[in-house]
Amino acid sequence: MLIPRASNTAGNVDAVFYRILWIEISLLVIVTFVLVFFVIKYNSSKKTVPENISGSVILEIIWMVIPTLIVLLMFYIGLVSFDSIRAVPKTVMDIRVTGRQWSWLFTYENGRQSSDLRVPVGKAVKLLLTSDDVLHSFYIPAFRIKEDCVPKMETYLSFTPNEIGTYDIFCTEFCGLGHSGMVSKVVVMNDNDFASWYAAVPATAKMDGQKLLEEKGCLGCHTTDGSKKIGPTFKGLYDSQVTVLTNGKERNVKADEDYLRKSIKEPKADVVKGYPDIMPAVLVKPGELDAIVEYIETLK
Ligand SMILES: [Cu+2]
Repeated sequence: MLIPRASNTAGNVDAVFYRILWIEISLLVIVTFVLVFFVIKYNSSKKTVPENISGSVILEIIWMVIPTLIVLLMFYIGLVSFDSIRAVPKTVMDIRVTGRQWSWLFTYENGRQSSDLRVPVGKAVKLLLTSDDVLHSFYIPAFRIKEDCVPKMETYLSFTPNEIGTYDIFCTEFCGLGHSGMVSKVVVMNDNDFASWYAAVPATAKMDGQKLLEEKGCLGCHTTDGSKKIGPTFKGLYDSQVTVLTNGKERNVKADEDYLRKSIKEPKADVVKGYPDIMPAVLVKPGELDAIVEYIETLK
């Protein structure tokens, strides 16, 4: 088995998949067998003259009824499993999931936010999904769950993780240039580890620029270590000379504090040469903007 079954829904989904796969393999074997049988039986070298059949009510009923029953059986297998996956247990922890170009944001009941999803093992979780911009799709292969994130709409997923570990989260709806980088992790922790992580940072803690960059999704496109992503890196950016396109005209500017502030609030004003003009305006409160700019200035 390539991908672990790390949630209560995983076994269920796999069972449906394998039942339908076996039905299909059986059909393939039967059809192939009959095909080969007739190829041999009516081989031209045998000079058999086949009978001309003009119709058979019994045959027609058989080949309509049997496939219909098979399809209904597959539908039933899927429906029963789907019902159990969509049923949400009574006591659940709600976590809000926001997809945006190109990162995930998880908001917990106590106001804590993170860019990776953290859940306690064995506890039912309900994810409330939405999107800030375009269609995204939230997918955890190890849990066998997937649901679209739609702007101005709330969808949900529920699951109970049953194995401690770290698993991949992907976006499976093509959502623009940075789609392939829209990845995160779900960390399944034991009860105590989760409780201490959950309570660690009070919502009123001093704003940390690095954390804000992560939460606002900036690090989906920009790095802090000098490597190139969809957007320019923040490392060494402060006080450097940057070639930008302003209304299509090339000009050189110094990346001072004003430049950083303006580029966050109005990303379309000056677009760094060599990079696509795709950055969305970032919603930041004044205090948050200060913290982000202060942090970028330290990345020498
Ligand atoms: Cu996406």
